[in-house]
Amino acid sequence: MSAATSEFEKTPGWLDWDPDPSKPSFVPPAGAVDAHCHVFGPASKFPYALERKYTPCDASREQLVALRQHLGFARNVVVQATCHGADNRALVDALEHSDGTMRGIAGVKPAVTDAELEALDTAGVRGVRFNFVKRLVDALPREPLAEIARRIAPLGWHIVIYFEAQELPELYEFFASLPTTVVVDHMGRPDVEKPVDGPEFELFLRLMREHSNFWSKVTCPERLSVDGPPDYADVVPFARRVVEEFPDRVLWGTDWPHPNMKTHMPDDGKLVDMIPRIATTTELQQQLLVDNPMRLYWPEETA
Ligand code: 0GY
Repeated sequence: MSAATSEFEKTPGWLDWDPDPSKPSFVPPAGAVDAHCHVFGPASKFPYALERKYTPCDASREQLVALRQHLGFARNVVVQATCHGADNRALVDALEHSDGTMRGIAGVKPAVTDAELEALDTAGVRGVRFNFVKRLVDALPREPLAEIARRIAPLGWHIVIYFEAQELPELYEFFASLPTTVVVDHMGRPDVEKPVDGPEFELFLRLMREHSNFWSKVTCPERLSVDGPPDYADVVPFARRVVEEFPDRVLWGTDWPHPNMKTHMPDDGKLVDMIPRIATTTELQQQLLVDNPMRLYWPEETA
């Protein structure tokens, strides 16, 4: 779409999120956290950013809470998506109405002030997201990102990075130089038609292995799979490998409301039912869904 479009009509071809997901058979452990989801708008109240590359369907904080209750989760980490740019009002509104059950990852520009960062912190923001996916953002030079990283470090915040596997060789050294905890979205978007033991995914595993400040979200089978729903079987070996090698540095999330899905819209209940296939013991499930996200986002509540 044209960035100048001022109407908030959904991008053509974009699917609506499923208003009636199935009830999962898998029951998450008490206190489970959906650590990757978004709120969008509503545009009438929180307009989408001018520089956005797509216009999503509205997906409100109230609808997110209804979903989490339906799925059996207790908390959310709401991640700023590119359609809201560095305007964090919808995110902050969700955090401030959450009674402490939501934390946030913000989008910020290099010009952000210390007072703005502190206000975000008070609202429940615990990190910023750097997006390197070319279809989603205009590329930013690295030095401003490194500067943001230096400025958020004293707040105890972390950085969430989103990139695609083929970009990792070029980005590897920059990522490795980041001074904070770094959380990688969607396992660095592997090409699941390539072998799980092949050189491309091995580079991502090496990043995790050699840099203990790196975490991974084992999320988004619906984006990565070629096999498709409902089993997303080709994604399971990748997610399972990451969970088993780094059990104390993995997070799980729905990715609701699934922006930019054009071929199918996942059933969130079925996504929850995948969890025991990627975290195959109750101990791994407890780490993935409760212990790890609590340590990262609610450290004040953990011993
Ligand atoms: C996701 C994935 C996508 C979109 C964004 O910020 C975003 O716009 O993250 C995508 O299109 O792959 O994690 O929501």
